Amino acid sequence: MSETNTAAEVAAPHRYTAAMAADIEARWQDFWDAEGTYEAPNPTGDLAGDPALAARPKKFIMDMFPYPSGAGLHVGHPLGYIATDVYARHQRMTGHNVLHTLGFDAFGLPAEQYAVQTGTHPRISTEANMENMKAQLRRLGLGHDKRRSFATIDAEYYRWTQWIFLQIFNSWYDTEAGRARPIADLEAQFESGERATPDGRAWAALNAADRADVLGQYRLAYASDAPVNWSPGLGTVLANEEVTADGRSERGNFPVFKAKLRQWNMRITAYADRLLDDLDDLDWPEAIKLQQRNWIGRSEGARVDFPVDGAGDITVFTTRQDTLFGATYMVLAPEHDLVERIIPAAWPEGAHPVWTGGHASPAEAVTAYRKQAAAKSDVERQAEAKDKTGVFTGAYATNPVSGEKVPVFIADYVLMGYGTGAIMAVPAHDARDFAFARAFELPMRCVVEPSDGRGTDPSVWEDAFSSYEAKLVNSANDEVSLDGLGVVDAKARITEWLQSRGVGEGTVNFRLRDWLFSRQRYWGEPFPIVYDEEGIAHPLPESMLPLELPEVEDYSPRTFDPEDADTQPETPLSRNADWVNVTLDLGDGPKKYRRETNTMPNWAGSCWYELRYLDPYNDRRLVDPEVEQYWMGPREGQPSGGVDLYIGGAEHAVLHLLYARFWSKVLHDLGHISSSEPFHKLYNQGMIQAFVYRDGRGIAVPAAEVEERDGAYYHQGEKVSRVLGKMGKSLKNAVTPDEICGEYGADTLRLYEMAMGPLDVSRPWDTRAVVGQFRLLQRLWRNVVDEETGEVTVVDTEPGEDTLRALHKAIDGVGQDMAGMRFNTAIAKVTELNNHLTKTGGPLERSVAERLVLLVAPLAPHVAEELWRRLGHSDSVVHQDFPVADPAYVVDETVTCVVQVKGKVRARLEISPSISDEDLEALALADENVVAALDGAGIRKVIVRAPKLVNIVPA
Ligand code: ANZ
Repeated sequence: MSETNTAAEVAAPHRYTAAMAADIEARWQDFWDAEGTYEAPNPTGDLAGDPALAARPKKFIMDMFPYPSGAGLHVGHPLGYIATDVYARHQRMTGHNVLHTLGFDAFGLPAEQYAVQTGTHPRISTEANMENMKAQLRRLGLGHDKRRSFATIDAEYYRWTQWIFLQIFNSWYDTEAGRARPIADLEAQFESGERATPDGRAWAALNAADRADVLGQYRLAYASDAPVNWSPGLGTVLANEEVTADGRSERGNFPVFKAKLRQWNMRITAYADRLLDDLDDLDWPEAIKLQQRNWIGRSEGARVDFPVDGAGDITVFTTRQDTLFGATYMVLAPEHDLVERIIPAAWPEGAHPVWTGGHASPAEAVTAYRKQAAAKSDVERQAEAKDKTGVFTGAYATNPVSGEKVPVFIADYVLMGYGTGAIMAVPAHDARDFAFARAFELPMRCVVEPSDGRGTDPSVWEDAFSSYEAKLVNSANDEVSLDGLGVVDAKARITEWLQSRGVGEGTVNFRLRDWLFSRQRYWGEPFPIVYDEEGIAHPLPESMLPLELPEVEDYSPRTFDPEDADTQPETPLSRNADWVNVTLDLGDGPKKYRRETNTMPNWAGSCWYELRYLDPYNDRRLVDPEVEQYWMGPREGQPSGGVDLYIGGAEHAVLHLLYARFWSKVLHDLGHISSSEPFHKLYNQGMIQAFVYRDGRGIAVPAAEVEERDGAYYHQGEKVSRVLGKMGKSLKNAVTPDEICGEYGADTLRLYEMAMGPLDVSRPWDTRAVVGQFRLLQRLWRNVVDEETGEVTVVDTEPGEDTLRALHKAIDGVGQDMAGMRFNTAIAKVTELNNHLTKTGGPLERSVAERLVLLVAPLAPHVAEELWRRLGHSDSVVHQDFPVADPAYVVDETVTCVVQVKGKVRARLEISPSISDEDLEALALADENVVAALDGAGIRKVIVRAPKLVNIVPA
C-alpha cells in the first residue's frame, strides 16, 4: 500500500483509494466484456441495417502486435497500447466508428528454443504466455474488440497466410502493365507464342520440368539456389543480422559459411519502384521513409560490357560511367559464375607476384581465395577501413572506350548480391579501388580534374579524388570525347555512345534484394508446397489448407561439425517421414509427393494481420471486399487506403513495414483488396527508459533496493552508479504494470504513462512520480462524490462565468490535444480545470461535473464510467459525445464591439478579438436590441470592421 493510504482514509470511507480503484476497474472491465462495449460494427453485418451507424466516418487504429514473451509485460510495453486506446476512445466520442483490437505475433524463435531445452511444445508455452499477457492487458482497461483478436499460430489464421503464399506463387510481375498478374496469363502468352521462352524453344516442346523452370523465373515466390549464411554448428541458416562482424554466429560463436542452398524467395524487387514512389502518399515519419528509401536504394547508372578473349563479356554496374576512361582493372565477386570461364590454365607471362599471391596457378589461387571470402559476412567485406584483399584471375578484359587490356581480379569488397557482382575499378576516383590499387601496385589514371590543387598525377596522391562538381579530363577516343564536360553531361554523353555501340546501357539498380523466405525451423507456417518425383514444386489446392504443423519428436535443428561447410541443414519437419511423404490427388489422380519441410520466416504472419482484424471469422475468403473497402479503402487524402493510425517502435523501419507493404501491393494487384498500402499513418512512440544501478564490479543491482542520499545512490550500504538505460529483467530495473495497477489502479498508470512527456519522445520511468496522477484522480473523485457519505454532491444550478471559462477552455484544449495525440498536454489541461474547480469550493454544477467526466473518459475510463453512472446515467460513457467548447468562453480576452443601426449605438457585444467579419455580422444581426431597432425593416448594407464596429444600414 502506498503512503497515501493513511489513517485519514479510515475516516473517509468513500475516498478514491487503491482498493476502490481495484473494485471499480474490475467491475467495469467485466461490464464492458459482457456488453461488448468495444465491438466495432462491420458495414455488411451489424452496420447493414443501421444507416445512421453506416454513415459514421471510420477510424481503424492499430498497434504493432506483440510477441507473447515468457517474461510478460513491463511498464514500457503498454505505452503505445495506452496511447492508441486514448486516441481510439476520443475518436469514438467524436462520432467515429472505431476498429481497435490487438492480436499476437506468436510464431517465433524463443518458444522454439524453450521447446528444445525443455521438450514443451511451443504451442503450449506460447499459449500460456498469451494467457498471461492477455490478463496483464485486460487490467489496463484497453478498449479492444476482443472478437477480432487472434494469434498468428491459429490454424484458421495461418491457413490464409498459406493462401496468400499461393497467390504470390501463382503470380508474376508484368512490367508492361506495372502490376502482378496470375501466372496462368503468362503461360497463355508462352503457349500462344506472344511471348518467347527464354531459350526461344516453343512452349509445346518443353517438358514439365523445363516449364516449371521457366515459370520459376517469373513467379513472385520462387525457389532458387541462393548463397546464404550456413552455420553447421547450429544446423541452420542465419539472417545477415545474426552474423557477427567476424563472420561467426551471434548465438554460439560458430563459424558461418556462404553456402548455396535451395531456398524460397519472394520477388519483392519487382515492386522496388512502387515501394519507393508510394511512400510519398503515406503519412509516416520522414526518418522512417528515409530508411525505406535507403534500404531500397535506387541508383541510376549504367551497365557496361568488357569483353574477355574467348569467354564472352563481363558486365559491370557503375554509377560513374563518366569515369570509364579511368578504369584500369576489374573486379569480380569471388563467387561470380564467370570466374571459372575466364581463368586460364596458367599464369600469363610476367604476372606480378603480388597479384598471384604466390599460388602455382589461377585455379589454385581462386580456390584458396574463395574459401577465405566465404568465411566473411557482407558487412565485414564492405568495411571501408579494412585492408583490401584479392587475387588476380590470370585473365584480361578490354576497356570498351579505351581499348586497353585491363587485368581482372577477384576481391571480396565486391559483393555478388549487388549490381552484376562485377565492377570496373577506377582507382583515381573511388576510395576502395584506390586502396586496392595501392596494395596491388595497379595503374591509376586521373579522369576527373581535381579542384583541390593536387594535380592530375594519382601516383603522388594520398587518396582518391571524388567529386560531382569537377570537369572530365583524359577521356577521349576517336569517336567520343568527354573532356571539359561536367560529370552529369559526361554521363549522358558516354551512355549514349555505349548504347549506340551496343556495349552498354543506362540502367537503374536497386540495393533491395529479393526476400529469402525459408527457415530451417519448426515453429513457423508450413509451406503449402509439395514436390513430385521429378522434384517439381506444386502448390496445394485451397481445399487442402490449412496445412497444419505436424508433431515432431525433436524441435532442434541438427548440428554438424562446425567446420564442415559441405553439410546440408536438416529441418525439424523433415524428420516426420509420415508427414513428409504423402500420396495426394492434385487433380490428376493420386500420386506420391514430398512436402516442403522449411517453414516461413517470422515476418510472414505480420504481413497481413490488419486484414484479418476486419473479418476475423471469414472462412470463405481472405476478407469480404465490402468490409475491406469500408475500413481500409482509398479515400480523400489517403489515395492508397490503409489503416488510419499504426503505432509502434521505430525499430521496425524496414523489414516488417516493407514486407507488409509488398504483400498489400500483390493482393491489391490480384484484386483481393482495394487498398494498396497497409498503413496510411505511422507513428513511432518513444521508449520508456529506466535507471540502471551498478555496483563497483559493474553488475546491475535491483533498482527497487537502491536508496538515495544527498544525490548519491546506495545499495546495501555500497555506493552504486546510476545511468539511464533500457528497462528489463536482466538490468534488474523492470517494473510491471501489475505492480502499479495493484498500488494505484490502471487509471493512474494510464494517466502517468500519458503524462510523462510527448508520446514520440523517450522518457525515464519514475515510480515515485506515479502518485501525482493518483492524487489527480482523488481530487477529481472528491469534486463529484462526498468522501464521507459516498453521495454525489452535484447541484442543478448554472455555473458562474469564471467556471464556464475554465471549463470551455479545457474542453477546447483537451479536444485538440487528443486529436493531435498530445496526451501529456491534455492531462495538464484536465488537471488545471480540476484544480480550478477544487479551489472554487462548494458543490459542482451538474453540467460542469458531467463534462469534466467526459473529458477524462478517454484517459481514465474506469473512474469516468463509475462517475458517469453515479451521475445518474444508465448508458456507458464510452459512446457519449465528447464535449464541444462554446467559443464565446474559450477566448482569453474579449473586446467590446459597438453595433450601430442608422448611426445610433444599439448594442455592445463582448467578442473575441480574432472573430471573423462573417461571424461578427451574424452575431450583430442576432442581437435582440438590434432586431428591435430594425423593427422588421430589411437591410440595405452592413459595414463590418471586426472586431470593433458593425454599422447596419436598414433598407
Ligand atoms: C566505377 C566507379 C567510379 C564507381 C567511381 C564509383 C565511383 P551505389 O551508389 O551504392 O549504387 N559497385 C557496383 N557493384 C558493386 C558490387 N557488387 N560490390 C561492390 N561495389 C559495387 O554504388 C555503385 C558503385 O559501387 C558502382 O560505381 C561501383 O563502383 C560499385 F569514381 O563504378 B562504381
